[in-house]
Amino acid sequence: MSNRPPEDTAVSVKTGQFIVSRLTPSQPGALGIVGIYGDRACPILNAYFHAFKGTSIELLAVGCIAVGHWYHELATNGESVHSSRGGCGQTQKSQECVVLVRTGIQSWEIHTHGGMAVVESFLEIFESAGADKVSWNKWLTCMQKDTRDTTVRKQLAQVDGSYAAQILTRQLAGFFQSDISRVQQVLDMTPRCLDRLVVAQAIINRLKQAARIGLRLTQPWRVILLGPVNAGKSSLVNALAGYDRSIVSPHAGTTRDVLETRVVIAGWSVDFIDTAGFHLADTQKKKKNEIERKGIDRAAVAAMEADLILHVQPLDQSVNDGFSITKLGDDLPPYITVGTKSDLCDTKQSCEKTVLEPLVRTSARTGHGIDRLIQIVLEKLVPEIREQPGCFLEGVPISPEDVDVVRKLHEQAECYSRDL
Ligand SMILES: Nc1nc2c(ncn2[C@@H]2O[C@H](COP(=O)(O)OP(=O)(O)OP(=O)(O)O)[C@@H](O)[C@H]2O)c(=O)[nH]1
Ligand SMILES: [Mg+2]
Repeated sequence: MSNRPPEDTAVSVKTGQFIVSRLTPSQPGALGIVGIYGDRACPILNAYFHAFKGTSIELLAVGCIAVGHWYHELATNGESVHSSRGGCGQTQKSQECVVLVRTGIQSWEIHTHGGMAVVESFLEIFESAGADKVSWNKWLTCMQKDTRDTTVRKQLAQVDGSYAAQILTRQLAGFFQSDISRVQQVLDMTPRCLDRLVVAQAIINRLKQAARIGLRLTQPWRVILLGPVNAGKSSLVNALAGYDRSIVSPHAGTTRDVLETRVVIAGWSVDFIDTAGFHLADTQKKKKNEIERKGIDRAAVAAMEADLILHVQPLDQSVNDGFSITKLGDDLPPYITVGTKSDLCDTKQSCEKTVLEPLVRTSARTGHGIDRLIQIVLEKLVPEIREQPGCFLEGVPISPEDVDVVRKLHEQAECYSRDL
């Protein structure tokens, strides 16, 4: 499952185009930003906006701002409100203190109060003057000349975790391009030099290693919990999330469906997926509660799409549940065995009765082993952090196009090396 918003068709601004867009999220906030593009914007801005310093809109340089009042309605005599101020026809229609930014010859931003109604009112004014209202996504595509920059900005708006945001921010600052040009410089240089090639190859290898994560920055990791009924799967999800997301009860078969809980751990966005437990002998039974069977089937499907499976085993039980992760299929995601209810094992001996030797022992009741489990999960999901420290601190390919650029450099470096 992806939480990626629908992509707009990529377009760039055309002559005569007149568009308006809400550039801040569609929810109340401290600040609302409205973007406008088109040569028809200027007369409207002139009519509704009055700069405190009397600055002329037309003379405002690109990159400069004007602070002033925005009058949401024109005076009844058809003149702009600010031109009739002080006259007998003056109206006290709603006015807003705004910052007007000239972002290009024909593009503007209005920075205003972030209330929904306020921003909506700005959008309506431009729409009724003939502007097309477009999503921020389309706006970005229209305005940005650099398509990679656009991709990075779009991704930045979608990520939950700070780690992904940091990687993307570095890409906005040009880290990837700088890596690419350093490599290209070496490959273009004559005479050829082995030492320089080694440096270039190290950069290429780092970029290749970073691509696995770079290509999925907007997708949270998917970690699914599978195991017998009553094993403590839901309790474990709650302990990992830090709040009671899943219903927990002593009755076997409490969880019936696949339930996702998104958390950010160590800067990474992770979806923990709670599932219906597998019954002990019931796995063989022909007649089975239909709802439970559907729940188990869904769990099996979700498991195949996960990045990591946590095979949950209660440490206080020695019974073989007849369930083996490998029965789910051949092409399984990696899995680890997690022991639960460690607080019920007061002696080491009683824990040793467990069928599978768990990688980590946890107790949702006492919190024992939860931090260790989080650490293990992250190491499994992003081993690069331990194996290649610094892998994400510089250029990271974040799209198939970036990967292609790196692949071509790799091929060039191979030729270079053969010709040395
Ligand atoms: N002592 C102890 N009891 C636990 C622990 N974790 C879960 N339990 C208890 O075990 C029972 C089952 O817990 P759940 O989390 O609902 O188990 P589940 O695997 O989600 O169960 P199903 O949804 O039915 O498959 C409940 O009574 C929990 O209170 C634990 O760490 N220690
Ligand atoms: Mg449950």
